Amino acid sequence: MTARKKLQLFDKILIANRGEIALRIQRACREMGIKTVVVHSEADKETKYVRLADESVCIGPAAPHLSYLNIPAIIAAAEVTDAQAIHPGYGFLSENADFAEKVESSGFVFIGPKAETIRLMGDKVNAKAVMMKAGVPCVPGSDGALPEDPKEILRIAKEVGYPVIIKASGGGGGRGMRVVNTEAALLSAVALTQAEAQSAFGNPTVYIERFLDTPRHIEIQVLADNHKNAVWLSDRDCSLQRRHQKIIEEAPAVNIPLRQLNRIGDRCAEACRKIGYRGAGTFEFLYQNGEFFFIEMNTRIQVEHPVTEEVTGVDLVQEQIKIAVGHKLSFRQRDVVRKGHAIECRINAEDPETFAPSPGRITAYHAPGGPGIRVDSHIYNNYFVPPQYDSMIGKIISYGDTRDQAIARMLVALSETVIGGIKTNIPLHQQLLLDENFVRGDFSIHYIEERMKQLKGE
Ligand code: MV4
Repeated sequence: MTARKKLQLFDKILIANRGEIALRIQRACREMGIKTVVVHSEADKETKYVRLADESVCIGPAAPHLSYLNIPAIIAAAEVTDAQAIHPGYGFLSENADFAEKVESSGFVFIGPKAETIRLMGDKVNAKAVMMKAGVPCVPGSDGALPEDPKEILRIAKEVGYPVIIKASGGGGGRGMRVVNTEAALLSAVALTQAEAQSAFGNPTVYIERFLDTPRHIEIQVLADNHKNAVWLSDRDCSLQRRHQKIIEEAPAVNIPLRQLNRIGDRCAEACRKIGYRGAGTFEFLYQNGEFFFIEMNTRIQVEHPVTEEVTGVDLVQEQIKIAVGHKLSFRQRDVVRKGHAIECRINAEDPETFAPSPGRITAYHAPGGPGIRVDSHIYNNYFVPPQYDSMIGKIISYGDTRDQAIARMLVALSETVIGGIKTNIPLHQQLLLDENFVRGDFSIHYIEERMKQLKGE
């Protein structure tokens, strides 16, 4: 031991995920001198990132419920490898409160918020109530779950104003929603959404909001430690999506006054302090007619976290780990400086026109590079893209002093990229980045679908 004691960290972390985020977490650990255990399915056995880890444990067959969602197998892997903490990544078990609870009761640290916070935010009615109370502006609506009395439901919807959207409290991320345009259609739509919610989430609770027709999807990244400190780290525009799958994200969002962003960001950080939030998190907002409306909070690291890292210089995964150890945040809000512009293109193994998945063997690979280009991907030549998982095989992130420079650099990067043997959505990205509405920053969450309709009509 040297005279000056190094900040205590974990010795070994188990990574309960796969693909690019498993590699991303592994890189953060290696940089911090933390050993890694990667758990993997039979489908991911031969991958380079699994071999790169200090240890690896096969936890089951390819089917997610038998491996990456198999809680007893993951806990057992942590026990036999003597890991101290578990990083869940995104997707899979990352927002499963029962998993977080089981990790902690088995004597490991869950790298994320408390189980009770995950559970709270998973219930959208509760999440909204908590945020409203904490001073975060929400979409006007039913102020809680809809009552049973049909007359009351009709009264609430009339007060909110049509069109309205019915949402399942157990839903989120686009699941369990229904838009209603007229009073005549309301009660049957409520009944249908309740029935669907019961069967999909085991919870029939629904709520109502005013339907926003052309919003942008803007999110605020936060970090909070166990010592009542919380900061927000810039915003992201994630409007460019199709069927709730984001395609391009950027930071910061264009055409939103900095004063307004600062105000909403401060509200988010303050809300974190009020609710005792811990770890990395994301406040999701819809932004329409110059106003922010909170819709949901994500309690995990997100796919698009790199654009925030690029414009703030903060390594969000390392911060998650330090927070989980119990460290105080090493910087304050006034130390957070947003600089430049970053864009992320999600590279999917899919047909660029039909969006049909295109798994299979990669027979040629050349990654882009140069100034301002970052590639977060676990792929390589001769890698087999398994058909059992999400089609995202990596992300290209460009950074520039200005948005125009970030776009120009991304276009060069996409043109350099070679991924042979499978189809990818790179041609779609190239079209979008040259699209005049995208370049002007004039788009809503419906932009890709509208544009596809137009192209088909011509
Ligand atoms: C909305 C909305 C319009 N008005 N809420 C979809 C995902 C879920 N997180 C919330 N979602 C929406 N909620 C009101 N009051 C439109 C959507 C929505 C959407 C939101 C963000 C990103 C993409 C979307 C695609 C379709 C609908």
